[in-house]
Amino acid sequence: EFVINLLKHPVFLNNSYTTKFIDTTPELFDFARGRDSATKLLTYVADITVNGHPETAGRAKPAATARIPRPPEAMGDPQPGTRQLLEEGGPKAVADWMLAQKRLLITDTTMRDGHQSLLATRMRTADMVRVAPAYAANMGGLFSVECWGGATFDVAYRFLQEDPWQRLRALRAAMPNLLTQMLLRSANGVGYTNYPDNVVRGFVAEAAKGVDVFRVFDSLNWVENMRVAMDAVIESGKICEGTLCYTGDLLDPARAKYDLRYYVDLARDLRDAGAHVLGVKDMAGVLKPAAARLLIRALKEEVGLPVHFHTHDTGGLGGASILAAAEAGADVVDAAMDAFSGGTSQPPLGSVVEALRHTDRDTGLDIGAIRAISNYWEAVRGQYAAFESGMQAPASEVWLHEMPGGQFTNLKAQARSMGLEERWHEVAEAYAEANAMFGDIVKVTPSSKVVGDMALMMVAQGLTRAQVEDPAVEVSFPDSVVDMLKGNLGQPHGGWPEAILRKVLKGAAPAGTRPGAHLPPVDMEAARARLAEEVGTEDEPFHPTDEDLQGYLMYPKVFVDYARRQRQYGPVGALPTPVFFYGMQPGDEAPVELEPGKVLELRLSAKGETTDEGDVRVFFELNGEPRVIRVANRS
Ligand code: BTN
Ligand code: 3PY
Ligand code: ZN
Repeated sequence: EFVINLLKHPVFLNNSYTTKFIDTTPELFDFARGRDSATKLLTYVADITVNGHPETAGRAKPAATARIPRPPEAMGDPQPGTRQLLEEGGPKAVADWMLAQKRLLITDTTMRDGHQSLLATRMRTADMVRVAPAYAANMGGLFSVECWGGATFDVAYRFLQEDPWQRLRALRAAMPNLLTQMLLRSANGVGYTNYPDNVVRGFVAEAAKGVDVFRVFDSLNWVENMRVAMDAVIESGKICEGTLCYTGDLLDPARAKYDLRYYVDLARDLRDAGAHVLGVKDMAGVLKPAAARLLIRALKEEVGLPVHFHTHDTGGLGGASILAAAEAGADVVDAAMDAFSGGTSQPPLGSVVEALRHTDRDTGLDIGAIRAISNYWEAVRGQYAAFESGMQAPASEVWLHEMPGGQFTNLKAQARSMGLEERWHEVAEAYAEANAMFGDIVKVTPSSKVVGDMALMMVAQGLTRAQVEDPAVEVSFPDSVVDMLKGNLGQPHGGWPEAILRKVLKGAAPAGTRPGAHLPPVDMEAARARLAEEVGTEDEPFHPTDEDLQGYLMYPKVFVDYARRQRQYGPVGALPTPVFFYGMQPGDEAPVELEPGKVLELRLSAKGETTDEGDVRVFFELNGEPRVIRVANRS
């Protein structure tokens, strides 16, 4: 937590000065947030400058030669795209149109899975919104842009001090011709546990104001647990991409639990539940090319829905699997812009486009436009050096552990924080053991998190699978494990193994029914009142919007902490990324865009010595006007 010590500097409190300040910078007062916001921002910058940002401390810094990201120019006005198809004809018309396309359609995942998988989800809204007009104008042939959901929702509040809903609104407005796509964890919403049905419905209804395509999956592939979310999407008029998660190896007779029949049956159930599009989510990147060919062909022949294929490049064969899927008739595939591709992310979009050029699946996308946008992303990525995972090469180890691309870097960071980083390969083995112990389950948020927790515990305590399963050995299981085996994430294919169930639950009976059927509905207005109470003060009451309420229902503590900090820091989303993470050095200048088009020039002119009281004075110029901020030196 940052503790900000706002000093109301005498110069600043002097009335004549204030008047002059207003006169010379009228734009500050064109909007209600006014001077207050500016002061809060300066205080934030002063604090980060003096004390550093806890998230980047001890991590790599951007190179001195790092480029300033400049988006490519928009070439003309956006042409009508898939978004107009949806608006004019509805989801069914889009699905029919997809089936009629000869070309392979592409979803760009850079703004969601790309940075979730490579940079621990830390990309800030401003870096996305700046390039969105170029997507609309120059990449109008994309099927969709995945830019919301998954882990981006809580990371925005938790680590970026941003409102995820504001991001969605800004991107929606900047890309009026492209479908926006999100990842929704069914009954787990964008969280890590099942929510009451009315919370899931309320969340989808709010999200549908900005999201066009919902990729809906369940962490145990339990269709029963997906219906509430799927129904809500269908009711909203948006596209429901009912999704199966791929695990195991359908060519391996030893993993017969997840064979072709299993997937085809699952896909039929998703179709019968109302899916407009069938998603195939290979979250770990374990679907090998030969299996991809077989699976996609069978799904195309036996289900009748357009198929949207998602994979990760962790093992280095993601591109091969995409090409095999394209050959077998996949309608859409996911790829990330080159600079955000490869490794635990998606395969490179530009290379997929090139690979198919002059074939009958030619995507028709403009490689020049792709390069220009990727160039922008390359510069953006350079500013997030602190969040790089250090994975230097493809790793076939993924076929041992089957960790999702979005979890890999995260679990590694968790291992590091427990002092287990140099024992990473043991963690990978323990992850595989834990999976086997749970009966070989689908591992994707949140079930993947449970397997990860178990694996870390086994390595940290030196426990083997045999010991964990031995009724004679006392084991204190992680809470998430107990919760999952109680049935709170739903039911896995084939059920939980008896022995581990008995040991973890100590004989208590697990629930076999859908958690949402028992969770009492949340009283929305009571929750809103509670939130207002928790964040508001006598001086500054808080009036939660519908969006705030949804954030609170998903993550009560995370949201309240965010809202309280927001009152202290102001709109820090307006700061350039390097300033947000590293503060400024004397002489640095930075543009601060408090409102679209209203750019203030911020300059840090000097930093004082630490006083006897332990404070540092930081001298700024804001649009040429001097401002002084004093913060406590806690470094
Ligand atoms: C996945 O696990 O399916 C991948 C994406 C989600 C990763 C999130 S990030 C924080 C949390 N910790 C984990 O190990 N997984 C989740
Ligand atoms: C998420 O749920 O965030 C995922 O990326 C799952 O793969
Ligand atoms: Zn993914």
